[in-house]
Amino acid sequence: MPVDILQTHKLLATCEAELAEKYTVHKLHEAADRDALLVSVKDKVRGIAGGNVQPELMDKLPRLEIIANFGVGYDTIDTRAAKARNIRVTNTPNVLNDAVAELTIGLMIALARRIPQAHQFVRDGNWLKGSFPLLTELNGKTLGILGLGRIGKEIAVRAQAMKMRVVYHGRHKQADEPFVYYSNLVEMARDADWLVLIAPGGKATEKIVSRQVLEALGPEGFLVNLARGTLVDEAAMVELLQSKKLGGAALDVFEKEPQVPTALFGLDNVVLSPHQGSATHQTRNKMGALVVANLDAWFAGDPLISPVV
Ligand code: 8YV
Repeated sequence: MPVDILQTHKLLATCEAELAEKYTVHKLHEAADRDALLVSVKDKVRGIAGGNVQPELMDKLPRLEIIANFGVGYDTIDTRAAKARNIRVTNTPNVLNDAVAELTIGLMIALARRIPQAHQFVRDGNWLKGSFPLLTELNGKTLGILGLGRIGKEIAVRAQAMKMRVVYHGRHKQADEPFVYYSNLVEMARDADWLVLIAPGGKATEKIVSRQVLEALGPEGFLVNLARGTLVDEAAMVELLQSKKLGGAALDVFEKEPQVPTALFGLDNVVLSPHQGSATHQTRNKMGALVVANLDAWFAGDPLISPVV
């Protein structure tokens, strides 16, 4: 008999097809009455595919053994509650490092050269009336990375190819990394031209990029966020971008996405992206395959491929 799993949100077609082939899948996000669905499957479901799992949902599924998160970031899952209930949690690391690092560099160049604005300038016929302003380059500048993890390291490699100087801040200095380590984020922001955020979301990093950090980055500094919107004091960021006390920002994530502060829409020192970090066919397919592979491993009694708890 196939194992019963609950799918909590829409997943990639390839991933859904593989799940349907191997498991009896109950789609919570498609249920007209979610509570009625949960009651009807409570004695059957042993696994979850997807995210957004809090203690309330865990307690409605007494046979739940594993949550296979679709994403490297698992801030939508209460891992402490899962651990307390002996529920394993997995994520999808590594397979998205290149895609996220590529978009990071892409957004940095888009902001440095105002590519979206230049594109609109031409489309609006303004080039017929004059030239687009001179702007700035990445080479020779200092890039401060908040979160020199798997993705952070891929960004560092690409930034070096752009002839940038790389420094970093994180919970601790990494002995095997050649880059200058800053134990103080404000000091790093003061010394950096670019500040890239690529650390996990969750309580530990909530608003770690405070008004003070943004003011230290300053009118010549640029913020780039491909981590989570919760890392930034978003209200302060909007205000400082409007007053040009912060030079510019390229943002792929937001505090209440897909809601985006509309005050950002009219600013020419901002590039906006709808959480596209890992949004490529090849990467999302690999992420989906890893979700299924972790479930397969668990129900076969094999070691998990990418456990977080
Ligand atoms: C996911 C991401 O696509 O992996 C992550 O942490 O943010 C993205 O790659 C997103 O979480 C999907 O829900």
